Amino acid sequence: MYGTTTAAVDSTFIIIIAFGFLLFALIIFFTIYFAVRYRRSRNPAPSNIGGHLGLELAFIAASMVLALGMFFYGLTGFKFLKMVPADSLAVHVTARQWSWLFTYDNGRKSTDLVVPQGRNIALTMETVDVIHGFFAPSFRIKQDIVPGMKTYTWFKAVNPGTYDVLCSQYCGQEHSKMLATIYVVAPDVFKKWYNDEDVDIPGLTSE
Ligand SMILES: [Cu+2]
Repeated sequence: MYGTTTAAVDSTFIIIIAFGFLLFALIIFFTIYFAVRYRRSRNPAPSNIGGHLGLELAFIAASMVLALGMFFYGLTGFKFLKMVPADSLAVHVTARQWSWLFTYDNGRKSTDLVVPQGRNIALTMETVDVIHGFFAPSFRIKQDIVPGMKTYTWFKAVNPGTYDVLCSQYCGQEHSKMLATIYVVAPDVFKKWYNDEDVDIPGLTSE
């Protein structure tokens, strides 16, 4: 449907912004129109304007369509973010004061997240202490990690590169240092790294 979580969030965001601009333009237009149309020189005596059922119903209907339209796009995008694709590569995320630990199915562990380009990545997340939040702005994903619960999120990185991970819940003194990097690499590079073979991923030092 959207392909990536980034596309799901961005298209919803753009549609809601567009609705906002539309309403803004209408409000400004009618403010100016009425100020000119009913100016004092043209209407020296105030007139009593009564209700207009048809106009009122039309206004209610139009507002409802706009609000429901925004809700519809929000819900569609949200559902997409919550539906982890079945073919995803699973990574377990452990949040703790104040660092991240990523554990792969073969037991490989890393304090940075290394993923293959173009593959769906499913994250199941747990905390060993307080509430943290997994936030990867480039992929538009943000999910709280709550004690006693397993939460999840997913993403797909289309382009190779490095992307930031931040903790989005204030979790104590060194909350602001609770950072990690997502290394998006070519699938063959990932395979080697995953199997602990000798491979160079520029910038990746932590293990
Ligand atoms: Cu935290």
